Amino acid sequence: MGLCSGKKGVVFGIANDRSIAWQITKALHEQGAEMGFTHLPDRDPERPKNENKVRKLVEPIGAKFVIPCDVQKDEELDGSFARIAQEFGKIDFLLHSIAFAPPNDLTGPVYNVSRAGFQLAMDISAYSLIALAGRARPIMNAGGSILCLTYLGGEKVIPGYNLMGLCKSALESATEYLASEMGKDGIRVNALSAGPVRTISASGVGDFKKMLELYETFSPLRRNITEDEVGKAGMFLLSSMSSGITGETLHVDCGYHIMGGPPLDAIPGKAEG
Ligand code: 0WD
Repeated sequence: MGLCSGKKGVVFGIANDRSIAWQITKALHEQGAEMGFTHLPDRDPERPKNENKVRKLVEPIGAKFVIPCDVQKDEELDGSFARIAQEFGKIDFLLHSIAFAPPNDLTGPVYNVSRAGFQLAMDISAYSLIALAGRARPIMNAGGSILCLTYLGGEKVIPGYNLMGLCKSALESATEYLASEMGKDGIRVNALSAGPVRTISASGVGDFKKMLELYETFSPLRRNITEDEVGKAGMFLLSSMSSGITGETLHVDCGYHIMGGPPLDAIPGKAEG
């Protein structure tokens, strides 16, 4: 018997085996959860690259369904939730692990962000949580859990995170308002603020290698998180083990977020202590 035995849920946002959503999926599967998956639709249906990448990962673990869903399209969201209700009836958890910003708007300074780029990034990276939560509410069991993925760049300035930082601020605020509104239905809504994990989305953010080095130097644990640690924490927040937690942004970053300055041993010539 696992922590999630008998639990059913949906994962939005697996792109490949590096995706954070895949790390969390593996941890949920190990604990007995039953899952369905959505993926970014393929531009060319004749070459279903996205679909094949996701199927290759999730079919061996008994995926109940794998469906394309562009979270920018209401009709695709409606169709996805109709299919989820048809397959599962009610669900116990939903993972939102989706973000995107146009590279030109993400890599430049915020003062240069285009109106269209801002709207697109906010739509995919923040509004989509609201769109999913509103559709999940009628088919979610009491005790259900919704989780999204955020990053410290939504709370503090992290050079290079830029426009995505504004999206994460909105995402984290949406997490709190949704938690306050859905709590009476027994539904929890939380955010997992992960330290840097080398994925496709991450490769679009500033000097990622530098960010990894920073975490190794500055974080209290003097290292980066592992994908497995994010997976386990995500499973925890989606399971009944976190039944008393809602509206929370849980930092899984080796403690980096508590630091207001570099540890002494990180400053050349300064011995610790
Ligand atoms: O260090 C990191 N990687 C961190 C990521 C640290 C802290 C937080 N996060 C967050 C990200 O901001 C995101 O919200 O975790 C979440 C997942 O990010 P990831 O696992 O790093 O990235 P990735 O594997 O790329 O998954 C994001 C996916 C997209 O993948 P690709 O590689 O195809 O861009 O979001 C999906 C897409 O699969 N996606 C969409 N899905 C549906 N509709 C859409 C869309 N319009 N746009 C992107």
